[in-house]
Amino acid sequence: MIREKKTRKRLAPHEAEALGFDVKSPIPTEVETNTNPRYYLTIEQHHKLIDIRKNYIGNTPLSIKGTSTLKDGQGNVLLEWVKTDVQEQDRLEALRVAIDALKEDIEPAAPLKKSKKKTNSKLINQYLVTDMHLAMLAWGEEAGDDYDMKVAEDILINFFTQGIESSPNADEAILAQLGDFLHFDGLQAVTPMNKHILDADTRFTKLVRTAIRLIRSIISMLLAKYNKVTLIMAEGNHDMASSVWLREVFHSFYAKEPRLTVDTNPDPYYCVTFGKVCLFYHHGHLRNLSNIDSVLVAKFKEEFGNSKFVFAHTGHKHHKQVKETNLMILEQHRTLSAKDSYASRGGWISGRDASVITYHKEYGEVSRQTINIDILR
Ligand SMILES: [Mn+2]
Repeated sequence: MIREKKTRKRLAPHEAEALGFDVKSPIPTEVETNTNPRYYLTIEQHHKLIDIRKNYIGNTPLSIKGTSTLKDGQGNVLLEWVKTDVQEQDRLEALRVAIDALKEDIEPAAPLKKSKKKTNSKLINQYLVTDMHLAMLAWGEEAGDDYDMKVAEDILINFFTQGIESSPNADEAILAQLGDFLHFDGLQAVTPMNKHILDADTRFTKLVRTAIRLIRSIISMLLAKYNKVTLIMAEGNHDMASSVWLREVFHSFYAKEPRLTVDTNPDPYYCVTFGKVCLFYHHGHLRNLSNIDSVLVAKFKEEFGNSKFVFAHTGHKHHKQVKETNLMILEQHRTLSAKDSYASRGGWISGRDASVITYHKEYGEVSRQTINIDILR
């Protein structure tokens, strides 16, 4: 008698079931480490297991994107492929559920009081912060500057303290956070699209809490000086999904605050108008300075048409670039964050600053405070 060759494999419950085994319960001593029980598999079962694992990440099945079929001349199906979308659908769906749950539990904050100082209703101050990469980790000896979540938090609070103090007493303010506020977008510290492993400071929950605490503190600071504040939380390529909950959470949290407007537009192009001034924002991951102007005009025809002074602001590249086209002035901004080893080793080096730009309802840009990193640390 020829004994059939078998392989020994650890199987998750769904795998054991699909291969026709009576599902064993996990070994009690190994429950802690989440190790699955072992089974003896025939060659056929082993091949089937490989196919099963293609459609799962861990114990989570992939969502099905569609099917392709091969038919013969009579229309009989010869072959069928099931196409699955590994990441985005599942992740966005999970986040949407989390957001809905959060919204139900968030007790909106009570309205805040503004200081009695007189403000100029013709002016708006734009605080532009981009590419903060919270939870990015940089080692000074290797990349030039030390950077972690605490360093980032201090820099940002100092920027707002300084900016609020030195900018004109405008009636309104815009907090334009242009994306990549979070360095990574889920439980794993990887880039959302390409899964490149990132140098990360710490745990995702800690990152989420820090991000929420920081924005809340900044909003309180701004509402103490300004009569009206607009919050833009732009999508970046590092925080595509998290920017969704950043917008939605703050929108819910400040539902009873009549002096704060949160832009919840899911399209990553944003627009604010003020008198004859039209301000556009986009992270820069999808469109850059070479052609973003026509995209913005096409998306915001009315706002553009009713304005005399038009400015578009982007980030993403971490270095400064200004360009004027027939339609508007485009500006790509620097960041206050440090370089990580990837940027340093790749030779992408730029200065670090952020600015508060003041616009006048009738004259466009009238002043700006540029705050260099050396003032803030
Ligand atoms: Mn970016």
